[in-house]
Amino acid sequence: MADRVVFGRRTGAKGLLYAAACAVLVAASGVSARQTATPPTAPVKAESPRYAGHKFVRIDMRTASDARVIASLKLEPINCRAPRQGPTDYLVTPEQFDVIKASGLAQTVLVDDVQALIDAEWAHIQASNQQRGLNWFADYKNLDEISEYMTELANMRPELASRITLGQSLQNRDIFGLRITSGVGGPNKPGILIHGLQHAREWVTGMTAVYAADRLVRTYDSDPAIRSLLDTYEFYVVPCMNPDGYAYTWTPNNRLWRKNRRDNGDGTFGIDLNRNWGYQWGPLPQGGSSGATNSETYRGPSAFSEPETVVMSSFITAHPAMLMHVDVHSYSQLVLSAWGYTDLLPLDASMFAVVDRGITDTILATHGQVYVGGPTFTTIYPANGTSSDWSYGARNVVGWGIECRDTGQTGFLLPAAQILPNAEEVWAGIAWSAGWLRDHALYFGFPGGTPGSVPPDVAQSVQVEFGRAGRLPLTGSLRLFARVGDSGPFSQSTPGGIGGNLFDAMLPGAPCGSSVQIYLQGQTDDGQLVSYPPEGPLGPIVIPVANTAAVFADDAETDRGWTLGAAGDTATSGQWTRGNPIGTAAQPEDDHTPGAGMNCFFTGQGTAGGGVGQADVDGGLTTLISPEIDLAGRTSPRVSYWRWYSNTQGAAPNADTFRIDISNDDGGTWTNLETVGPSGPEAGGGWFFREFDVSSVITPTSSVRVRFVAEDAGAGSVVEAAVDDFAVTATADCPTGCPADVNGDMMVNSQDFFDFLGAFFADDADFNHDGMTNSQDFFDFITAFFTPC
Ligand code: 0X9
Ligand code: ZN
Repeated sequence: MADRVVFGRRTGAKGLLYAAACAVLVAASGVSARQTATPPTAPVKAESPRYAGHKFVRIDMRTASDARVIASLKLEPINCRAPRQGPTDYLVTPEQFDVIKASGLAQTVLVDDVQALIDAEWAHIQASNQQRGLNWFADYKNLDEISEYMTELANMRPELASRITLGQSLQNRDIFGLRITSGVGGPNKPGILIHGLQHAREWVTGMTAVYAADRLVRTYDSDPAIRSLLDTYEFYVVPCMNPDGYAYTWTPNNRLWRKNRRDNGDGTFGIDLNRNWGYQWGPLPQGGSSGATNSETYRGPSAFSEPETVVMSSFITAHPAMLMHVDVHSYSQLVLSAWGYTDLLPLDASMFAVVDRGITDTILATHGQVYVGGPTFTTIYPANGTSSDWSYGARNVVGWGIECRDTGQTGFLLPAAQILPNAEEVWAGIAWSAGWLRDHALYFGFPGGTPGSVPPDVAQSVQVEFGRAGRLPLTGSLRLFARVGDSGPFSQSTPGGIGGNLFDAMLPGAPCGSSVQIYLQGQTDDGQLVSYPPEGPLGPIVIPVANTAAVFADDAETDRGWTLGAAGDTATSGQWTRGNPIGTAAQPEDDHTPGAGMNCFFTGQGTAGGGVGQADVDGGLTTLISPEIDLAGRTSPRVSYWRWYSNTQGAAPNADTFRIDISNDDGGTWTNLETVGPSGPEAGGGWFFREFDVSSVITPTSSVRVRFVAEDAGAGSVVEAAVDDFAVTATADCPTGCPADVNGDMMVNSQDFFDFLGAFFADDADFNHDGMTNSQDFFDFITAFFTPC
C-alpha cells in the first residue's frame, strides 16, 4: 500500500509508466515487499541473493550522447524519476557497470554491494524479530494466551507450522498444538512429540514447550541446526495436555493443583495423568502409583480412564512414524528415561544412557545448570503408568521425562525471570537429542570397552552391543568385518546372540605385533546399512595384537602400600580402611575377588548388625591413594578396578558423588577418570568393573597414582564406597624370535616341532592365520622350522 501513496503523486502517462516500472522494481527488491506485506512479527523467508554484484551508481548526464548510452542500457532511475540532465541514481547490474565504465560516463558508486546491504538489513530484522518474540516469555501465560500465541506462530509461517487439535479434555477444553515441519524430506518423516503441563502446577513446562515451537518456527531460516531438524522430523508441540487442571491453577482455587479435574465421586478430585497410561498400569509390588483417590499419584480406576491420556496416546498411535516423546515436567532438574515402573534396566539402556548424558551435558553447557540423567525409577522414584513408559514399552517410541528448574528453592513457583533461561537450556537438550537420533540410526557399542589389545595367535571373543537408536534394527542383521593387518579384504562373520542387545563377535587370531582391524555393520528395519565406526572399512577400529603384562595387581588381601586417608581429608567418620567388610544395605558384605580372598578397601567398618548409616562417610571426604606405579616407557597401559558405591540410602539420597582420579606427578595434580553418582544405576550399591586406557587421560610417567575420593557433602546422606581387584596392565614386547618358536621359549628345537604337531592334531594350529588349521599350516611351519632366523 505504501508504494501506491508514493506513486499516486505522479501525473501524466509517462509518470504512470515510471510508477509501474518502479512498483515492479520495489516489489522485487524484497526489502519493501517484506516491510509492507507482512506484519512486524512475521518475517518471510529471506530473498535469494538476486542483487549479488549490483551497485547503486550516480551518473551525471551531461550530453545527448550520455543520454543515448543511458537509454541503450535501459537503466532505470532508482528514485523513480525520469532520467534527466544532471545526476541521477541507478541500480546497475555488473554487466551494465562494465559498459558504463567503458563509456566514460561521469559516475560515482554510491553502494558497491547492494546485496550485502539487503543481507545486513535482513539479519537485523531477524535478530530484532527474534528478540521481540522472546518478550512473550517474560511472564507466565494462561491457557488462552498460550493458545493465541500458538495460532500466531502458525499464521506467521503457515508453510512450516499448522495448528492441530488432538481432542478434548474432560471439561471439553481443546488439547491443541502445532505440527511443525518443512517441505523438505519424504512423506513419512519421523515424529517428535513434545508436551508440557501433564501436571497443572508445573507452569514453566507449558512455557518451555511453547518456546520449542517458537524456536522451530522463528529460527528455521537463520539456524542451520534447526533447519536440519525440521527437514528431518515432524514436530508436534502440545504445550498443555491437562488443560482443565491448568485452567484451575489460574483461578484463585489452587495454584498447586497437579492432577486433572475428574470428580472421583467421593469428595475428592483428580487423577494423576502421569500414572494413568496403559503400560504396567496398576498396583505393583514396588509401588509407583496410588489407588487412593485423594492421592497426588492416584492412577485412576483403570488404565486410560481419562480423556486426556486417551487423546495423547491415540495421537501417538495414529502416527506410526513417531520416534521420540518428550514429556516436560518440573521441578528437580532431571532427565529421566526408561523405566519408571521397575529398576530393571531396559533393553536399550546403553543408548538411553548415552542420550541422557548428551542432554544433561548440553543443558549444562547452555547456562551452567546441573541436570542429572538416568532411569526414572532410580533417578527420581518409582513411577508406573507414566507417559514415557507407555511410549517406549507399548509403541517403541523413545521417551524422556525432563524435570525443569529448579531444585526446590521455588519449586513449581519458579520466578518468571527464569522462564526463558530454563526454556533455552531444556530446548537445547531436546534439540541435541533429536540431532543425535538423526545421526545414529542404530546403536553399536562394546560393553566391556573397545578392546585395547588382543593376545597373539588366538581367536578372541569380544562382546558387542547392537540395538535401536533412531531406527529399529533388523533382526539378525549384525555382522562383524575383520582382517589381520591394514590391507586386504575384510572377512565377514555373524556374531552370535547372547541375550538382549548383546552378541559375541569372534576376532581372528593374529601374530604378535600386528593388528586386527574391525568394523560392525547392521541393517535398520527400513533397509539402511549402518556401519560402526561410520566410515566402515575406510576407518576401522584398529586393535593391537600383543601379550599383556601385569604391571601392578592387587586383590587387597595384603598391604601393598596404599594410603588410607590422605592429608586434607575432612570426613569425621567412614575413613577408608582395608579388610573384610561387614555388610549393610549400603556396604558390601563380600569383597569382589571371585572364589578367593575376603578383603577389599572400603569406607568405615561398622559392627555386626549395626544400622545402615553406621560408620558411613560423614562430614566431608575421605581419600584412598594407590602406591606409586611406574608406567614410563610402557605401551598401552590400562587401569582397571571393581568399585562399589551407595548413596541411595538415608534421608537425603543421591546427594553425593564418588570420584576416581589419576595423577602422573606422584599426586601433585589429578585428572578425573570418572565420577559415580549422584544417581544412576551404579550409585545404589553393587560391584561394577571399570577399565581405562591411561594414555588417553594422562601421559604415563614413572610416578602414576590413582585415588578414590568418597564424599559426604550434605546432611542426612548415607555414603559408602569400596574398591577391589585393582590392576594396571601394559602391552608386553613381542618375542623377537622366530615364527617356528611356537612355545615362545626363544629357541627353535624339537620341542617346538612336537608342540606344533600336538596342536595340529588337535585342529588348533592356524600357523598362517588364515582362519583354518590345514596342511598349509603344516607346510608353512616346516618351512619356518628350517629357515634360520
Ligand atoms: O511423578 C511424576 O510424574 C514425575 N515427577 S513430577 O515431580 N513432575 O511429578 C516423574 C515421572 C517422570 N515422567 C516421565 N518419565 N514421563
Ligand atoms: Zn510433573
